[in-house]
Amino acid sequence: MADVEKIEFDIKSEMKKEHLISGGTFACSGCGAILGTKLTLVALGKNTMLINTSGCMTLTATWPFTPYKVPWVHGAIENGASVAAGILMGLKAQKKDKNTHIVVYAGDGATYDIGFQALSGMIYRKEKIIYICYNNCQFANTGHQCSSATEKYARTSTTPPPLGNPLPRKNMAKMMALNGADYCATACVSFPFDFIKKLRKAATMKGSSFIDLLTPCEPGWMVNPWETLKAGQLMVETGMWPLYEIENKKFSLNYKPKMLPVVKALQMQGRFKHLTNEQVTEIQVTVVKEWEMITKGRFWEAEEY
Ligand SMILES: Cc1ncc(C[n+]2csc(CCOP(=O)(O)OP(=O)(O)O)c2C)c(N)n1
Repeated sequence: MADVEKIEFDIKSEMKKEHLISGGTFACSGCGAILGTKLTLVALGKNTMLINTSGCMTLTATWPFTPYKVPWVHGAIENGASVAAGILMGLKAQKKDKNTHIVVYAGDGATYDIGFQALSGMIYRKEKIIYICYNNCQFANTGHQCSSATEKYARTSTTPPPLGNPLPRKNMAKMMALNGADYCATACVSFPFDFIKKLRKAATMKGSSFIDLLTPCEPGWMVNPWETLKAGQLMVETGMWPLYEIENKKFSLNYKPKMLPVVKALQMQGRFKHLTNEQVTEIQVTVVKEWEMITKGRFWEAEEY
């Protein structure tokens, strides 16, 4: 197991802390992404500046209202990483950068697709910024379109049944590690302590960190609002979303899933309801192959489904 496990976490003292986001935002019930924001603020505390790119999370703070008790900026969808770099430069000029966590919290559309260039530049320059992709596997806010984080065969409004998305997803954590990030990790809101520990580890890095956080989306995944965390849990326990970290290109696994059949995760999500038995089998075979690679120390060669 990776050394992220060594980071102590005392739930009782965490619960006593002030919440840095108030309840009653415009997020949907059961939204994984808003829970991810809450956990981020639990992990990093009040000396945090949040940059959200256009998407579901920017609707949570609509002028003159804000649920955040930390400074918050709405960046454009394509430039969250550049806005963060500008803030870091300003703080450096004022010699205030040492105690402040600058966090980009951006959707997968903003990260994998439209803001890819700004993110790649930020990591290339080794800016001390934590970039979290809240990954609901689609451009949710504009009507659930396909992104390059969407899984193969998933239904979105631009990849309707019978086929669904014809392409496998990108692996951004792997790509950003090769791009030069000090620390990259995958996480899921259904495993909150793992995510909090990873954020605290990211905060100790000299350069850039990238965390790909799986955040189930009630309307987009077509699950009941009370079942979003279960949906995330099954994505992990079936092996469809491995939890790992890459520190200076060194890969380590953080959680050994139960390896339940992938159909358990697929059947509870409406976006996979149209899948044929052959498509389910293809996903299962790819997931098994990916895990074979991971467990044989050949993570870098594994294919995505
Ligand atoms: C350059 C640009 N293209 C398109 C849009 C329209 N737009 C606003 S929010 C959004 C969806 C963003 O998707 P994602 O980053 O995945 O976040 P989510 O909606 O899932 O929270 C899009 C396409 C935009 N604001 N700017």
